[in-house]
Amino acid sequence: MGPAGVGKSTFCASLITHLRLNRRSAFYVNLDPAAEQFEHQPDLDIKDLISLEDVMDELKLGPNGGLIYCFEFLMENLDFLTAALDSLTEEYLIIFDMPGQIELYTHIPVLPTLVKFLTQPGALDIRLCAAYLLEAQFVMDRAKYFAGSLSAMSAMIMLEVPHLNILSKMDLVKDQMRKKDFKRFITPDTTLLDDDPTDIARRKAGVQVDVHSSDPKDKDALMSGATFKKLNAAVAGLLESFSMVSYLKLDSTDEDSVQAILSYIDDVIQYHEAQEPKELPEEEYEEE
Ligand SMILES: Nc1nc2c(ncn2[C@@H]2O[C@H](COP(=O)(O)OP(=O)(O)OP(=O)(O)O)[C@@H](O)[C@H]2O)c(=O)[nH]1
Ligand SMILES: [Mg+2]
Repeated sequence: MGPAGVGKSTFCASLITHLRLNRRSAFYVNLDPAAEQFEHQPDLDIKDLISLEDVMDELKLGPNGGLIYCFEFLMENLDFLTAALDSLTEEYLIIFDMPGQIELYTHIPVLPTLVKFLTQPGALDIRLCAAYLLEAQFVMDRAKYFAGSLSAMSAMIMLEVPHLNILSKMDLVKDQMRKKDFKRFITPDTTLLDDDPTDIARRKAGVQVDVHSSDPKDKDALMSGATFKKLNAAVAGLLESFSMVSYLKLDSTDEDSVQAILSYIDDVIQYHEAQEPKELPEEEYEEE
């Protein structure tokens, strides 16, 4: 999961490639009704149930309204998932690739319904691990970083399943920031606001920003950025007080990095504990 363009589908593709190389079974479910191109063809595609293009044409909806309609339609036709997933054994890692419309994670309650359906004991009974991606480049802009972290926390609270937050596209920041400096962004807290580059630039330009006395309705406060700064400080304070969000790092182009994230996922879903003990082929017995 995660906002548009953060690298969700690329991560799914790298994960599947990695699983196949390690002789593990993957089942790829595409739940993005607008996705057209895939590195690995999905084993199940929401477009076979409903396509965003048809919905937009026939119901005269825009892309976001159309997406919500598609998910509501999926909720009414959950057999579509059961029919495909019910027969999969514990060996499979089922990978759900989600759309990037942020309202899906924060505004409407379809995903909690989907999660309950997938995890229901006695029915599909899938052990889920949510993976929420944000772009590592967001750390360059504190407002984006905190807003993104807030959306991650919102998804965590809404879904109520084990959850990993991941900073993707690490290869793009590696050369721009020292490891030590990046470490501070692993857990969002208010100290990160102290050296906000946009703020430092503003101070250099001689603009004074007084967060404490700023009235959001005061035009001068608004134009000097004080209102915005106050909002960021409030969001950062909220994240710090909930203390729920911290990040793993991902570079989808690096197999070791993909393996590291997979190990976390395996732990969360207790993948190895769930495997049937495999019998050794007979020749190997004899050799021993
Ligand atoms: N450098 C770099 N680029 C990446 C990485 N992951 C994804 N990208 C690029 O980012 C762009 C978006 O990637 P997608 O995987 O399509 O992102 P998405 O989150 O599935 O996007 P939507 O489904 O449209 O929301 C593509 O051009 C990818 O090549 C990464 O780890 N490193
Ligand atoms: Mg995608």
